[in-house]
Amino acid sequence: MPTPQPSVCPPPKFLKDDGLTQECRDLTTSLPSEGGWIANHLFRYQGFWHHIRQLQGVLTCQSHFHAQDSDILLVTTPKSGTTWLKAITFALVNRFLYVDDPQQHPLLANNPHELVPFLELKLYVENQVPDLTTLTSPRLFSTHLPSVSLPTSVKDSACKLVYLCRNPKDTFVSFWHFTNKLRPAEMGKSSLEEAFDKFCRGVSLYGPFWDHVLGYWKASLEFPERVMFLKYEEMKKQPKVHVRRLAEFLGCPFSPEEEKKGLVDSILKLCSFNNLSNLEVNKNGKMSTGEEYKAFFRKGEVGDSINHLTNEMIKRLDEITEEKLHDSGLKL
Ligand code: PAP
Repeated sequence: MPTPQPSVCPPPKFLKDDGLTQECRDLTTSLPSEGGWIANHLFRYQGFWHHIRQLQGVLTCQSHFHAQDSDILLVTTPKSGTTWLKAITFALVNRFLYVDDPQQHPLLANNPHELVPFLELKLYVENQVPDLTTLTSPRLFSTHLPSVSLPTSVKDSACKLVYLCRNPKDTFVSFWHFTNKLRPAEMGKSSLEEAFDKFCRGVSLYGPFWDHVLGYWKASLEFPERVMFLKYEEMKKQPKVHVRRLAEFLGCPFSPEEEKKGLVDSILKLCSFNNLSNLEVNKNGKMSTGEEYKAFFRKGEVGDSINHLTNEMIKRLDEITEEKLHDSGLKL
């Protein structure tokens, strides 16, 4: 009788390196690389760290994405509130859907990541080149790309970019929890200390965190009509103020009638952590790549990092942030 083989789970899709172009494989041989927290290897491309499948998406997107002037691009570093920003912007731009039939709103049956797809992680993943010309205007996309890596058509067009950032301590803790949910069981959990050290050295997906934030902070100062800079903490504190600002920036301010009807509140309620995280689709649904939607909803609070980081860790991150941002005018 043959000896039974131990059952080995196939690696998750994002860890496989099939479907890569020769260009991508060749490029990685010349890029600096380091061990990652989820993927075995991260590669530094244009100053920022990517796992290999993500890198393929970045290259394909850079070569093939053609921005239109009316496009809206939502930009974040991972775990800065991407899901929330996607929901709010989708609801804002499509608010006629709310008025027509609130019970049929797409956000009630679809995860925000399906309604506002990532360029390099979804649309251009695995060297695929989608036809996006048939989408209705304004097209809503998202990306974690740093500003230096945006496709040239984004820089050359008049499309609008909304950047949402979050304080690095909560971002790191959220990211650490998330990556542990994504890691295959046989890899075990990543140690908080090791992941923290890498994050501080800039070695995290789309890191260094501070360079990512600063790239868009400077762009928002230079091109305020094209790049809006938002902070998660401020949105949590004064959501109505920032949703109104966002509507104005996107050229669709709330009318006095909409204000009277309480539409700002309705949108915020629809997109709240409580509402989204309790929807059937977000409790039990999965991405086509297998990640569960519920992984995108943990606590949704400001300051949770204090429950996970030691005083020394907090001091170290605060010092790095101070040093990196000191002459930028940005406080996180
Ligand atoms: P992504 O960049 O991988 O898409 P992203 O949505 O930025 O993930 O990060 C998830 C974080 O946003 C989680 O934070 P936490 O780990 O500190 O809890 C998640 O809980 C939070 N989040 C998700 N939806 C909302 C929401 N509607 N309102 C506020 N925070 C939210």
